[in-house]
Amino acid sequence: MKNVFRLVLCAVLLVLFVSPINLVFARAFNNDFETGDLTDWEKTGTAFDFQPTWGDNPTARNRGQPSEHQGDWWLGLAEKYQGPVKGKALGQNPGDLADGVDAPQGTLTSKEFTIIGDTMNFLMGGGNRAWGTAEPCCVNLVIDEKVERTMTGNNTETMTRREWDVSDLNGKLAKLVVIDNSSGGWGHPNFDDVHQADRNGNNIPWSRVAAVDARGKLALTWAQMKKYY
Ligand SMILES: [Ca+2]
Ligand SMILES: [Ca+2]
Repeated sequence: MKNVFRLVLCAVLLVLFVSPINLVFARAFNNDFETGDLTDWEKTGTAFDFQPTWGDNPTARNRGQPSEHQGDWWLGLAEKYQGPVKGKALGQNPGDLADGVDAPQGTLTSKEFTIIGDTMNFLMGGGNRAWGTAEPCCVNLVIDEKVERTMTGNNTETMTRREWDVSDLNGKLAKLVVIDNSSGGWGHPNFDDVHQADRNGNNIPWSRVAAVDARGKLALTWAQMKKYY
């Protein structure tokens, strides 16, 4: 039994020392969709089938509402253009609208993360259809299946930086859910580049959040081990 314990202890120590090294090199969280895909997020429905979208696609069709996205990739649910490589291979053209534009519906849920910041900020655009109304299009911060914060766009494709005070949620395990529950006019959200920030408004690297998440998992494993040995 003691040998088994030593083996488990070695495994835990290995995780403890190797994880931080991995966290430095690996992308901690696909918070801005710059992977060009939906890594770290899980979709339902069809609204996210051709997401994320690439470049300022509204401007590519002279919409007059620039996306103001971060990097190259963002969630623009009325858009159907996945860039000069993937999009072109799929027969998409710059400026293309999603099939049925506002018709598709669905949800996109992030992996869970620990809240360690005082605020969260992100780019938000699209329809102004609030959570709690019949056909919401929004992003929600969910803890224990309860919606703690919610945000919509302002009926424009142009995204602006929005913020939540999350100081009272510190230490909680949360997830983000992007929701498109509408097929009507302005029935889509736009979303990109989410961060946690400290009390001075400085964004916290997601690698630091991931390190806290890993320590939480380790503490849980340790507590379970102690029960058996
Ligand atoms: Ca982005
Ligand atoms: Ca929709």
